[in-house]
Amino acid sequence: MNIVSSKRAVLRATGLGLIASAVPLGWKAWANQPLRPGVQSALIVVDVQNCFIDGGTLPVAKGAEVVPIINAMAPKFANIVVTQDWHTPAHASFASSHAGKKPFETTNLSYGTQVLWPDHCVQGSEDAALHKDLKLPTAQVILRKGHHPLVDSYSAFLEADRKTVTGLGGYLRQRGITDVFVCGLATDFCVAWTALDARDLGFATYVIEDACRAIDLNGSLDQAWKAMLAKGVRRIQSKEIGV
Ligand code: VGL
Ligand code: ZN
Repeated sequence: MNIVSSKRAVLRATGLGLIASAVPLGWKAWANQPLRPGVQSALIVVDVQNCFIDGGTLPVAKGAEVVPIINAMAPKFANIVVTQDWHTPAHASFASSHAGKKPFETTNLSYGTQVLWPDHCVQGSEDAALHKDLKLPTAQVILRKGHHPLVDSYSAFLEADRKTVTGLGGYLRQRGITDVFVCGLATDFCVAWTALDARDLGFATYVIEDACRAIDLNGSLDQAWKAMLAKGVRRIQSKEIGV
């Protein structure tokens, strides 16, 4: 729990919340304190790759807009993890791998329903490279996911079979990270699945809304926010993060 919410919890528990809201100056100023990520926090920058930006194979509307926002936040974080969607050619999540299927239709794979995508983010391709303007010199780990030919992985923690782990949870835990701040592309797929799994693993989880852009397929953006908020993911804006 961060300082602001723990103090609010104390106020609630002691019945002092009403009194506090009636005292405008000190308390109000303090309640508007920015979030200050410490050494126990990590920024997870999800899939800011050419494929998800105009000119790429699965462009997310206005995807490039997140780049300067993420670059500006990066110096506020002691720990940064970057992910890359990193598929084998003819990956099972590609429509082209399934006879008669078109992108954005679904099919059943061994682990359940899978949305089928245009071929995208093939390992080693320019399309799979991080966006050239993304400047994260202090990032410590680049995690590549979706590399098993028959299993997709929106989440940076757990693949779509919901069994195979990427190792990121163990890495963060072993480094003493308790809070994760998630941003990048796309809000309703890889960002949301990463944030939901982070909550399941017990991390305090923030999604930085203005540092994300969505695909929004059949209401997926609304659904993703509902699921995230229901699990206790906190929806924040980059300007709320202080140094
Ligand atoms: C993603 C669809 C397919 C994402 C990755 O990064 O959100 N979406 N693969
Ligand atoms: Zn993918």
